[in-house]
Amino acid sequence: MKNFSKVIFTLYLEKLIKLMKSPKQFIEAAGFLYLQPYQWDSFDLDQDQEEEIVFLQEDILGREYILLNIINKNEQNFNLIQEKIQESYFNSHNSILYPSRPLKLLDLTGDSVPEILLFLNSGRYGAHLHVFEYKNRNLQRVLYIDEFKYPKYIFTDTNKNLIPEIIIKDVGVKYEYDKKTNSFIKIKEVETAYK
Ligand SMILES: [Ca+2]
Ligand SMILES: [Ca+2]
Ligand SMILES: [Ca+2]
Repeated sequence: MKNFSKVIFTLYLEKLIKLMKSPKQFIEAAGFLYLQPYQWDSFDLDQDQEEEIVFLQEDILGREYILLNIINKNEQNFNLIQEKIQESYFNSHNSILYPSRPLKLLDLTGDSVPEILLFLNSGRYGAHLHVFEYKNRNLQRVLYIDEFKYPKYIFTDTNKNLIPEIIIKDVGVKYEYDKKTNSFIKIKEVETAYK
């Protein structure tokens, strides 16, 4: 039954978006058919005074990919922006944590607008971290971390500049956003800090 409603949801997603009157209505319908609380969130990501819905969708036939979906309101109509991430399934900020928590909205650049963080597994060694930015109706991946085995990601402002760093626990590596270059810089700590 669960798989059947998943198929229905996938087949009728575009129609559902065409018919929806509000984000709340979509979430109710999607929640009834398929969507679990850990698969979606909402925020006005492009600062146009309308909340976007961000949700993750699994491949209905296998574990070939994850779809990152954003429902955006464009004047009176809702439309879907979609990004396919190959060879992925749900994981968590702590790779060994179960059940999965694959989605997190968190501002990593200090502009008060959250980035979209995805914790996805591709078969071995735990969660890869994908960081997407949604701007001007455009989704862009701004960071991808895939080099650690069973990482536990921690988001803390250790240097007190009001922007959280991405810390790989027990590894002594962190990633810090650099305003000048608008990119994330990988920093190796000499001490094995942040235990
Ligand atoms: Ca918006
Ligand atoms: Ca931001
Ligand atoms: Ca910081």
